[in-house]
Amino acid sequence: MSINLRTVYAFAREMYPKVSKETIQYGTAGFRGKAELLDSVMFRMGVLATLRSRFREGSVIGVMITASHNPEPDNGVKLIDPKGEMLESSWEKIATDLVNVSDQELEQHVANIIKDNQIDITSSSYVYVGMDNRYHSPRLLKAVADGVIALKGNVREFGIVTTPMMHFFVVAANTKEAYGKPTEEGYYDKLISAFEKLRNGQLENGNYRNRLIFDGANGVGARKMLQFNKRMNKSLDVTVINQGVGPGKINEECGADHVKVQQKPPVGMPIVEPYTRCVSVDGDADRVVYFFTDETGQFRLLDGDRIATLVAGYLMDLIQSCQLDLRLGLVQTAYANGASTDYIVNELKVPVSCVPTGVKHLHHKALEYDIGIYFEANGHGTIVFSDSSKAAISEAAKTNPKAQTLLLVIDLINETVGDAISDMLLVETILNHKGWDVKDWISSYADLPNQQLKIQVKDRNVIQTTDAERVCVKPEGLQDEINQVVANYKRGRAFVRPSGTEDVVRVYAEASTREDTLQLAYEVGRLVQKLAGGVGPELVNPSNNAHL
Ligand code: 16G
Ligand code: MG
Repeated sequence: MSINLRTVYAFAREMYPKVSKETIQYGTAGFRGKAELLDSVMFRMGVLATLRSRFREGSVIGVMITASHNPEPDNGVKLIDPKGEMLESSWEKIATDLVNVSDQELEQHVANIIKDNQIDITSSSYVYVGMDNRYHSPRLLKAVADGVIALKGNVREFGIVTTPMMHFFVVAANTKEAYGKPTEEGYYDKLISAFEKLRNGQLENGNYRNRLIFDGANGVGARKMLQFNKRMNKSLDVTVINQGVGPGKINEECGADHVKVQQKPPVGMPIVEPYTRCVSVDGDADRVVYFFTDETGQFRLLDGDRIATLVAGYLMDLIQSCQLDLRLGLVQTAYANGASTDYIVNELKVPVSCVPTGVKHLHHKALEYDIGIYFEANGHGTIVFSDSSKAAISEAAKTNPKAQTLLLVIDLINETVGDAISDMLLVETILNHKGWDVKDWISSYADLPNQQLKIQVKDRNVIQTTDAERVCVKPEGLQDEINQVVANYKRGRAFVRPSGTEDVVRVYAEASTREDTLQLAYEVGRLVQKLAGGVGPELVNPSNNAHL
């Protein structure tokens, strides 16, 4: 196969010229921005994906076009590595450099990537590409596909799919279908068949009712949940709201991020009985949170920490009853509610580790355990099983029915990445097994009140952290002052970190009462403003406010 790099330049110049002069960076969520500025980025990511596939000896590389929980005008792109992980960090830099060079420099730049990485450009490459349901996604998908074609790679388009489905397809293909069939039907078949076998015809149990409201965020999760419904024969009775067919926009007043951050239900909620289980996913369905309202109408959230603890307790019981000697561990970030960590350590007696924010850090750490459970408080997470633990469970399953259950649980989980629908099916399985409703679930421990603030500063990179973002090492003196403030609050805890996705510093605080939490967040926010170059308006002191 002969490849002329001129083609890349010609395509770029004629069809995908670079319009934005602003530098953009491949971050934890890939590239994100206003959709009208992303055509050249997408084309170049198609080019990069096909180079990456050749670099990884013809393994399939995935490309997902989505801006997840961002508003409708935004879009974005993320590459998926052969085992379903996020793109390796050394290639994040290659991606950043590639999208920021001018059209004129592009041909030479691509030649340099090929040379520096010793890529055999004549070898085969395979790129899978999928998108969310934003109206600009099809145009951007074509740009990615053209990038692959410009370098004579093979591209397979999956159309509108969730992010976790794309991860599933990539892993299914690269394991030669050991993980499943790399098709939409293959995905549904694997999950639904495991779910229905686990339910085994028992649709209700104890306080558990077979009824659920599903907020699809007007995103791709809504469409796919409807597909699940068609195939599930009411083994789970799900009403899908915010389906994305009416005037509602993706993530607007709905979805997991809205529900978690605003601490209130999404728009479009039907009138339901108190304590009805409700679930919200984000725009690309890789995050999930549960919520309900109690008899006084108060909104209650069951976030990623709650899901993690529920799953950890359940898996721990199963392993113990199978008498398997497997190391189970849970991975959280600094955002995990302190009460959840205490519960895991003291009640469940499961080891916990804390890592920096971002799925790749959690996933990586979870791989160190035989069974690694990871969840961010925002609802992104999954469970990974080592090959040896799978082998041990399969062996035990020859004689032990509990181990057979565990095998079905493994099939139900999308191990490749957090998957809102798969996680939800797992939670439903566990609640049904325990005979629990949301009241039982939420009473396993009481969350500490917590508060987050965004602080505008001149340069957020002046903040540097260590110890999984829990300690701030720069600017000097800031951590000492934070420590002094925190010491005044019962069960107080606070940390600051630069955001990876927005130009702000984030402050997190928790304490034993709501008033203390607000006051602690305010005081720490003021310290950031004072010592890290704050530029925004002065924060309002909540205790002054209370007297107004
Ligand atoms: C990205 C991360 C998410 C993290 C969030 C933090 C992935 C796939 N996504 O969305 O895990 O919670 O960033 O945002 O890694 P922040 O740095 O702005 O707080
Ligand atoms: Mg998402």
